[in-house]
Amino acid sequence: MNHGKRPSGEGERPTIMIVDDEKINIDVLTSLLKADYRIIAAKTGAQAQNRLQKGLLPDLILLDISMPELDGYEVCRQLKEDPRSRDVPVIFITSRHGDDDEVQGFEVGAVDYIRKPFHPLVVRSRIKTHIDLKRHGDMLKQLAIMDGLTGIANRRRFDQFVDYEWSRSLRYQHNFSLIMLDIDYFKRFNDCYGHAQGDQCLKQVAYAISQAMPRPMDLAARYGGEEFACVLPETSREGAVTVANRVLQGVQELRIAHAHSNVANHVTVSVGIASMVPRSEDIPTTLLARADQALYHAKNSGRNQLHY
Ligand code: GH3
Ligand code: MG
Ligand code: MG
Ligand code: MG
Repeated sequence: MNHGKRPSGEGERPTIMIVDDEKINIDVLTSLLKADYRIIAAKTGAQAQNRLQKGLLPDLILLDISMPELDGYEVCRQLKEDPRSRDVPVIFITSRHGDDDEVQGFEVGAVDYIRKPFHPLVVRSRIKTHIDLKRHGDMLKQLAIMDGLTGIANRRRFDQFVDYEWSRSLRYQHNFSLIMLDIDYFKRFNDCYGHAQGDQCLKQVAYAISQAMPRPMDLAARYGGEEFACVLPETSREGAVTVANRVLQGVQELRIAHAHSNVANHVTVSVGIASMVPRSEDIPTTLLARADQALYHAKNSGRNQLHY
């Protein structure tokens, strides 16, 4: 008996959206694919757009070209313009056999073009290939912005995020806060406990930092070596101080033994906070420099504390 649990693997099945104005085509493709994929069907371009705009993003879209009102090319063009749906691979599946039609299909952003009548196994193979490629690409993108040791954002992601949020804060004249953290006496920690323990410590500190930042719009990043950053868009100095205090406390509560620290018998961090409403003459580096300056003060005032 099924007690409300999904069959195993159900949640992992990729989703395919089939867009076709003829029910028979949707039915044929659905019966061909439903064993391996979750199927969403749309009978018009507008219906497809509506679902995509609601954030119901499939892993792949099978798109008819000839449809009344919005044709497939236009649907594809529009969804490639929207950053939210841009990355969803589109395969045209159509009875248009002209080379020009096919070229146009690729020009509007499709990854493949299948002519009807099609061989079912060929369609299945092409779909699988494109879904695998997409997954692979997504994984590489994810790895490119993730710090390999700690799993939080890396410096590249930090830079992108700061630039993006900086322009938003400038445009809307919002507060923008940045917290820089540096582990105290970490060289001694490595010297005393070894590099592997040092790496473990970095992982735990990264975790504690993430835990101290529950808002989804904030970003925790490994800035370099044993330095971390918290990027807090739309956050005042007071808000940033609250987060920084949670981080300081969170790291202390890890109780990672550090016999050679001058400030405690466990690992601590020093924290620098900078907060500003960007002006057009400023650049993000201004904020970073201020946070760095504050961090420098925290270090010089005895470590294991915050400064702003
Ligand atoms: P302070 O309290 O002034 O910050 O002193 P500190 O010893 O923490 O600062 P310093 O910058 O002199 O040393 C940083 C150390 O961080 C040196 C380096 O070996 C270590 N480190 C940087 N990246 C890694 C890493 O990925 N793994 C490990 N285990 N150690 C790292
Ligand atoms: Mg049609
Ligand atoms: Mg350092
Ligand atoms: Mg340090």
